[in-house]
Amino acid sequence: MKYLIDGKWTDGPPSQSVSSEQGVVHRGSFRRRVTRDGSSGFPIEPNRYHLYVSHACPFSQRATIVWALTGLAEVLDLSILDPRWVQSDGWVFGTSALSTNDNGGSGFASLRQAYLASDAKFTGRVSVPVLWDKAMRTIVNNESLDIIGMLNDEFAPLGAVKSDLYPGPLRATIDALNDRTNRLLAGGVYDVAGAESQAAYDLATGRLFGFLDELEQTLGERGPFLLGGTITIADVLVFTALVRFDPVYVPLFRIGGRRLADFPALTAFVRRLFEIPEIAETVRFDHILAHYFDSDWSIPPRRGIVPNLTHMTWHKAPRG
Ligand SMILES: N[C@@H](CCC(=O)N[C@@H](CS)C(=O)NCC(=O)O)C(=O)O
Repeated sequence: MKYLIDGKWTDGPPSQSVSSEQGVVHRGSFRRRVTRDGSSGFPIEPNRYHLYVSHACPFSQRATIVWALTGLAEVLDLSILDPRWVQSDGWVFGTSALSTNDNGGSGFASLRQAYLASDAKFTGRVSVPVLWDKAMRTIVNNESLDIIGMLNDEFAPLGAVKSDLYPGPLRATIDALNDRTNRLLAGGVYDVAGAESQAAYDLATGRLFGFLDELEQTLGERGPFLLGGTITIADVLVFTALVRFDPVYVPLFRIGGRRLADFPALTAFVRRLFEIPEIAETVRFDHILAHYFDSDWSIPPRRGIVPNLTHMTWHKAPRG
């Protein structure tokens, strides 16, 4: 994939400020905050900020779910990027009927332009989601966990729905689970996809499925949501990865051995969240399939690495 290096659209990894493809979900480079009291220089105001998202991207979907559940549509508008990431320009607007134009008021043709408007010498990935300040014409933040925290906390007075997806007493538990979801599930699927040896593949799939087993057990014991009776951002993170599991990660990221469908409690959990209309509207398989199966990037081929068949029990059943 291409990156910006000193403001130039370039092949290959940028400086070490951007973490590796494997093991970690890279952290956004802009980490500023909108605040209710304006002390950060970014005061909360209706229609001042804008979200750039792709419906294909699980990290963007974290933001669109929280945006929808808190009722922010009237005060924080969206631009939807074209799901097909292109080598020549990265994330772009308006190249198919699936995307919008730049609704942030800058007339950008690609997301790269928003990064360069914020920092002409920017080095790093041009990623979604992005929280943009229309007044200062700069990116406030491009890290989904920060963005959903701000939408829930700082934008709350502007929201049409009074909901709290990140309740104070549960924060430490939510943060700990989110950290593991990021590493073991959202990032974990990339570890499997990128494994270059059988040992690395076995380790990565073992970790990934170990985490899913744990979530499966938690839901069985606690439910209906991961932390009990109310939906939180911890559910949002897990949901956005799981909706892509069987349609994308299994076939394309070559996750062998088990599918989401093999986890009954997790499958019921995904269905439960999907039954919430505001969440269902954010699940756009037209965007998801176009992005993963028809973009200018792909998972490199990998000969000789095979799935673990331990869980495929039918061929072990006694005959007759
Ligand atoms: N840390 C980021 C990760 C976002 C991310 O990886 N977005 C992907 C799309 S799903 C992206 O835009 N990738 C483009 C690139 O890495 O060049 C977050 O959680 O917001």
